Amino acid sequence: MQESHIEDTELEAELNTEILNRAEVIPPELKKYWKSRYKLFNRFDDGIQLTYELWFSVTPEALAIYTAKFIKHCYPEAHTIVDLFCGGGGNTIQFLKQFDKVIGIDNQQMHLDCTLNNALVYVDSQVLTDKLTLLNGNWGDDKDERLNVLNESGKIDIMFGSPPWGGPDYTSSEVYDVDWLAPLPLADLLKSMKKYSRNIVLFLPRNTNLKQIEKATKKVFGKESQVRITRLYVGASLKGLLCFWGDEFWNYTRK
Ligand code: MGP
Repeated sequence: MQESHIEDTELEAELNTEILNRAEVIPPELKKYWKSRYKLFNRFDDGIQLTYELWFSVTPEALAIYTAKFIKHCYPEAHTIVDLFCGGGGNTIQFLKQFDKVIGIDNQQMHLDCTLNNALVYVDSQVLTDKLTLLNGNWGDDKDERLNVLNESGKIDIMFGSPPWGGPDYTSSEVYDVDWLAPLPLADLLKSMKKYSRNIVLFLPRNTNLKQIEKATKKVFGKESQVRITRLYVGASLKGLLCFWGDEFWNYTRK
């Protein structure tokens, strides 16, 4: 298990050493994402940088805007949000517009560099200095001391994650099994996030097994607990499920 994790990480790192942001360097399997580049980042032409993996995993801008605004609407007092797998910064950028403090984590320096570069396309550099912390760390690895920074960063209001789904083949099976999420299966991922805040948001594949989400919810938060799930569309196309745990999200209609 450990060995295969190391192999996966090495393969990922190999695929992600290059910035692919010109039509000539986009491989055929990424062409459909290239065609949607302005949906991923409306300001793509202002210098957005993405690696191989980021092309198919970054959150489209409209969804990231909705996510950040909806979280803020549900929990207006929230000050600090952690973006666990910040990747190309799609979500991080929109969180910077809504929250006072944003901590972006990724286990690939190239991705952290992309987040910083892409955030600068959208946000003033002073805002980044004041609000953004980027952290290179392996979420799920309890021995990774780099993540200790989270314990020293004051109260964390929201833990957000748009984790790796295992590549674009996540729809090759009709139903997506929550154990296929990386770096941890859903229940373990929730447990690891709960240590920092009970208000948790995850972006999961559109074909995720809903029964398994419910089961993981009860296992981690107790029998009476519930999860709120929203389907996110770009136009008519369903892109994924935004899942919310925690009272702030459950009670939001009363505000
Ligand atoms: P997609 O399903 O590969 O493309 O990605 P498309 O064109 O919507 O699907 P098709 O089957 O209809 O052709 C859609 C969106 O899902 C991406 O823009 C990302 O926001 C999200 N996404 C895809 N993958 C593989 C991942 C992933 O591994 N992790 C995360 N967090 N998001 C992903």
